[in-house]
Amino acid sequence: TSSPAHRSSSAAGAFAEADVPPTQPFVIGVCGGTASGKTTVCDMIIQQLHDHRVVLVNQDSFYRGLTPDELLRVHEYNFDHPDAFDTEQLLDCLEKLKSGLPYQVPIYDFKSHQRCSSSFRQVNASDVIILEGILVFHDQRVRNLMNMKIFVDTDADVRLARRIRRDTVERGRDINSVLEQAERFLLLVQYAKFVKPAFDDFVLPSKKYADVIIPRGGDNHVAIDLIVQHIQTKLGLHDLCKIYPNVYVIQSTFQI
Ligand code: UZR
Ligand code: MG
Repeated sequence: TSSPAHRSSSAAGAFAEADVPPTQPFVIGVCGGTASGKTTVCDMIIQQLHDHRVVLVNQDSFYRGLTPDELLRVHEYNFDHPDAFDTEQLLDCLEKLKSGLPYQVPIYDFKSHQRCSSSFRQVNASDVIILEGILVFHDQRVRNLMNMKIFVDTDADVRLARRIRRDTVERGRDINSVLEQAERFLLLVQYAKFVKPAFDDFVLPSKKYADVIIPRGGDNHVAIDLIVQHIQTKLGLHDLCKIYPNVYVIQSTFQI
């Protein structure tokens, strides 16, 4: 018979078990300074890879919740330092996903600086895993799990302007209030005190690990097209032996 299901299993069965090449998800790291356009780049890649199962993991999800003492002095807390993240847990997550297992990713709340104690985001294994964050190239063990490393490179002044807008206007508050002016001032202080020094000390030096550097972030459609083409080529090589039997792609060569 030539039912799709039948063809699917016979195509898979064409390989003796030992011949099946080891397929693992394709892991992409997307790094860059705050408000560089990392999320936009990831969204564009995900959109263009709609034929594949893609999951996005944010490094932000692995922020450690602040202790009561740290919360009292939250303005002295450095959220841009590598120690602010639970990198061991991030590693555990990536290793599980890479070996085809699901993972319960913590949910971090930026307002309370705490992790949600009662729920997780269940992430299932996929063909492509994208890990996005300001410091995803910092730890060598995390880097070693990546098949492709992308650095989103956007001018610091553009990033600062976006960051302030994101932290104020986009939250729908009254930007003209005195309170808002004060808040904006605090954001600038925080940027000068923590965000910029950490960018210079930890984020920028990790740019050298990138395979691809995207200038202008999400505005750079040519770079994103090229990246997506590369990923598709890599995935295409394994079309017949994806990790999930239920998503075998039946190629025309196998149609009778
Ligand atoms: P992106 N951040 C917060 O503002 N609050 C938190 O509780 C945790 C993190 C910020 C952090 C960093 N800096 O610059 C930014 N501070 O989130 C990283 N201060 O996120 O890459 O989306 O800009
Ligand atoms: Mg982001």
